[in-house]
Amino acid sequence: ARRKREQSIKFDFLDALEDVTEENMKAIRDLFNRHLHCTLAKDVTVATDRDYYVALSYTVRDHVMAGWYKTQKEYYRKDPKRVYYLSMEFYMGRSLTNTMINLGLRSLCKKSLYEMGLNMEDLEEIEMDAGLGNGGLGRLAACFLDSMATLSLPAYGYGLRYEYGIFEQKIKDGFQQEVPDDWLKFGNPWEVPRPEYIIKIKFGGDVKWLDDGKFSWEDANVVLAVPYDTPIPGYRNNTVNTLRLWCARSPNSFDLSYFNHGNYIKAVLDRNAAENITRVLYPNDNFFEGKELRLKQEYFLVSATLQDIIRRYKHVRTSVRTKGPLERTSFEDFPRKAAIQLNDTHPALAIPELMRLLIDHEKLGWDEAWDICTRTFSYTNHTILPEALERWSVALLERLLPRHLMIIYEINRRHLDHVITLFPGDLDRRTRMSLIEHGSEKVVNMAHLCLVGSHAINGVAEIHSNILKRETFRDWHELWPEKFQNKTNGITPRRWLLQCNPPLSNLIIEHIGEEWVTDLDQLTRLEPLTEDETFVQNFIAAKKKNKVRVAAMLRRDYGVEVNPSSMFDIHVKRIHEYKRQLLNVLHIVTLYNRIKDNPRGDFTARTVIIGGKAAPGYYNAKMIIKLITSVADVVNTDPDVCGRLKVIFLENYRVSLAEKIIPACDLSQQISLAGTEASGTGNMKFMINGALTIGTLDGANVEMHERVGDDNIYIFGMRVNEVEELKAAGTYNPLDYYNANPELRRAIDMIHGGYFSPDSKGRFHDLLDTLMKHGDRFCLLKDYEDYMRVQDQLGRDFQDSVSWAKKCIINVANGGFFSSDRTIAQYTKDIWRAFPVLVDPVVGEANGA
Ligand code: IMP
Ligand code: B1N
Repeated sequence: ARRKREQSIKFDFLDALEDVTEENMKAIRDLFNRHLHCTLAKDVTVATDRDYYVALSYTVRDHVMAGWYKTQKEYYRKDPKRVYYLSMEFYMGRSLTNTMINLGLRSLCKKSLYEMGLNMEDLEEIEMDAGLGNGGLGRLAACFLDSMATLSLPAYGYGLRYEYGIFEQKIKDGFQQEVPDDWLKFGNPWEVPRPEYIIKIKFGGDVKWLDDGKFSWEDANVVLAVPYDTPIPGYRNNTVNTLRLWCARSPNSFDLSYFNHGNYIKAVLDRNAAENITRVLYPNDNFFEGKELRLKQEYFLVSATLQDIIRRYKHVRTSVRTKGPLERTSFEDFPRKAAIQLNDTHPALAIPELMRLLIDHEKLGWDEAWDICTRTFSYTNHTILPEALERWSVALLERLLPRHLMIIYEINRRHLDHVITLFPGDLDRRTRMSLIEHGSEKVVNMAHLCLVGSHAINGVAEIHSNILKRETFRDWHELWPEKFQNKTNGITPRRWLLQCNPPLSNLIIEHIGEEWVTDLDQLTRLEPLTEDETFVQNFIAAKKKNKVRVAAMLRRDYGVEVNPSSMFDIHVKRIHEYKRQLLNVLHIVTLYNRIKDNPRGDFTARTVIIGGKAAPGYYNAKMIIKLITSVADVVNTDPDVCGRLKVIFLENYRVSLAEKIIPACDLSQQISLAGTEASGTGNMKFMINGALTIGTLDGANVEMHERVGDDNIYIFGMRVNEVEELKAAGTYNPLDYYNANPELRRAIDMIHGGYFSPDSKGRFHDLLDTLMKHGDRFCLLKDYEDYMRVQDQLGRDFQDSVSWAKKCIINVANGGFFSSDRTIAQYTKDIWRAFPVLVDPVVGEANGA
């Protein structure tokens, strides 16, 4: 059987998985040509590569349509419990390749285009990333959509259709520059507008107390929410789910006052004010800014989504033969028909919004409405950094959402009454657990709102969930221990192995078949192959192939030359002080100094690649970028270094670039201070693509370490309890470490003295002051020595390429746990209590009937 499979791999591994026949190829070619002529109005004499990309996308899209429609009809017919994933971010990246793979069409398309003289891989590169996210939180939402569809769950993603996604990063004179991401400029073949489902959203106005004791929200401004749907195909299972993104549109009577004054032109121009709501993604990662426009975005998402969910709940029509819609009028069943997952607190206003809709519109009583809410909502916390926790100003809420503020106060009143009956006289606890906090201004603690309003709350890795219970939400855990859960994050193996790493996927499929694509634990079957010399050599060759590809890309796009035999040491993620890119820089400068001191010394050649975006308003993060590019300029041009150390700042790191870089990595840097990175998901992507990790015992690194053991991961630094003790003692003095370690002192002194910034010697003083004068919040100086020790060890280990490769294979083999399929299966069973709905294959024409 093995022989047979090997022979069947001709073009690439997908051939073995897909139904490539002459007849199917002809159908693809016909559809492609029809789109080129009829949709794009071009022929081959004038068509550009972009036209070919668009024609191919429409061809593939046609193949999704029948299954999409069929899946949605099946959901109406079976009327199962639906899962709603609410998120301000869906970091989807590109869709074409993934859609072809999940539909089983990629080989077919590749060959069909090849016969027309087109290289499909070049066309795939034309697609813009859908960059509707900042980093891990948004990409997690995208991986979850893929897994929910692959597990045949009746699930929906709900988010915002930002006209501008995460900015494009340009590096100019070593500094980050932000360029608007005009991702829709050439149109988006993956979205379908659904103006027939427009929803009205209200802002401002006043609350009136009616005669019957009810409340009414009046004189508000109205903004329209237009849904745009994107299909989310499961992996070869006929399911096609929906990602529904809302776009803000002004009604014809946006601000009545202008009409009253008869200023028609101004009335038209002012439509922008409403339409600005979905103009741009806030580019902060792990940071709360508290801007009015962001609050409007959050409410806009929540209100449109809940109205849509209620519409769908009410509209049950079990058979096409039934005449007209059959309305559900009782809300009793709502929690049995809908599970709503809040992706952090960003959509927390969903809780008072559902209360408002149930009480003011559906005329339910408070207790009944509250019971429905808590049984419907669940909340995932993604960070414990205090500066990231949402605290919205009461004054702002009062102005924008007066009715919601009233409801929040009433939720709080009842909640605090409950707390005080359980802990009579404990007024401190009552204050700590209030939804309203009184500081320099009154604010609503949105995490507290989610904690009272949900039946389940989870962290995103074991260590993080434990910190939530022990520290961040300690009082809440005492009150409701049964609400607290852990759901360790995961990544989709379709995009992050099958699709992004053909050399390795190919090798794996040759040996253990393809079941791992939907059952990643199967990868454990690779572990015995560490004893198979040919396999190990083929594994090394696959890695080399990926490195050579990246080297060619770096040459082409950045004009830099790297040695594909050097260790690719990669640190890519958002630039943030807690992620400690500066610690990496201190290591680089130390390596550089050692080479300078001993130019003939025997050093492991390294290519250090650092990439990531800094929030535009985050001064220190931007200075870290400038420092990296400055160090790179010195190191890369110093003749003494002689190719043994190369430093590259990778411009505009994003999903599509991650897919290229990660498969080429030897060493993955995951070096946040223990207790600060809730989970991390990049760490998992590197692991299953055969890189070794240097990391702290933080986030999901802890669980990676548990699975591969001490010998196959490089752990260093303080453990979380040591960090807690150090902080509690209040005795940490970074200067002690500076004084005690000559290599550390030298590196810092060089940066301080302007060695890397001769044009502006004091450029990095502020940055270094955060370490030396302002307490080194993330303990870089404390962890430096252990980091160096482990870096030195792994540098030596890399010399033995076979033993290194075996460790990498052990990482791949034990990465199965980190599939988002596992994560989603756990959410489904422990939180959502939902069940799959299997969809039969579409029969007949691909495009229809
Ligand atoms: P939604 O779930 O209501 O947003 O609708 C999604 C898809 O299901 C749309 O393509 C509708 O045409 C289809 N659909 C809506 N109502 C029904 C129904 O009662 N039975 C079958 N399909 C429906
Ligand atoms: O969420 C990821 C985790 O793997 C990461 O460790 C975590 O840092 C990330 C405010 C955030 N937490 N909080 C955010 C993003 C945008 C924003 O405006 C906070 N991102 C994370 C997935 O669990």
